[in-house]
Amino acid sequence: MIGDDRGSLIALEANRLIPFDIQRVYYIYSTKINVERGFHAHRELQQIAIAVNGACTMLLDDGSEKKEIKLNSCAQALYIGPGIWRVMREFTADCVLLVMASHYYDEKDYIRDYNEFLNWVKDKKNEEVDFDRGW
Ligand code: T46
Repeated sequence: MIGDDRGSLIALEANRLIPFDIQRVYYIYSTKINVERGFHAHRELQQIAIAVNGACTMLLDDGSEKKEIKLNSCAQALYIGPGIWRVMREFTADCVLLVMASHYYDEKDYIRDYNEFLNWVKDKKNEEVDFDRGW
């Protein structure tokens, strides 16, 4: 953050502060009260989410551990890698959730069924074990 007596400025540069090439930016806003969004994971996609206005809560789940993160500052960026189930909730009426993504929109990259997600995580772990054994 670069601040002076005029206010603050944050610069997000691809492959520097953002750890990937940004292919797409989208934002979620005017979310209705008590709405929950997400309920999916991505196979490959990496993203950075920032509540540039207002606040929301992001529930992240890697298949074995769950974390709840409150996004309530435009100076706070959340990295969400592949293989993470996410649910967004508790949106304030004024929330604008800005997301920078490593790839163009591709519905094939989504896992929208929780049991399928758990099986995907298990398969990935088995692949890693096999790789470690040099198979
Ligand atoms: C994510 C969380 C944080 C597009 O056509 N292009 C896009 O770039 C996106 C993101 C969505 N869409 C379409 C797909 C659906 O028909 O817009 C509709 C709403 O998308 P979805 O229900 O996936 O929205 P969220 O809020 O549940 O999830 C979104 C992103 O899709 C997802 O990648 O990680 O925000």
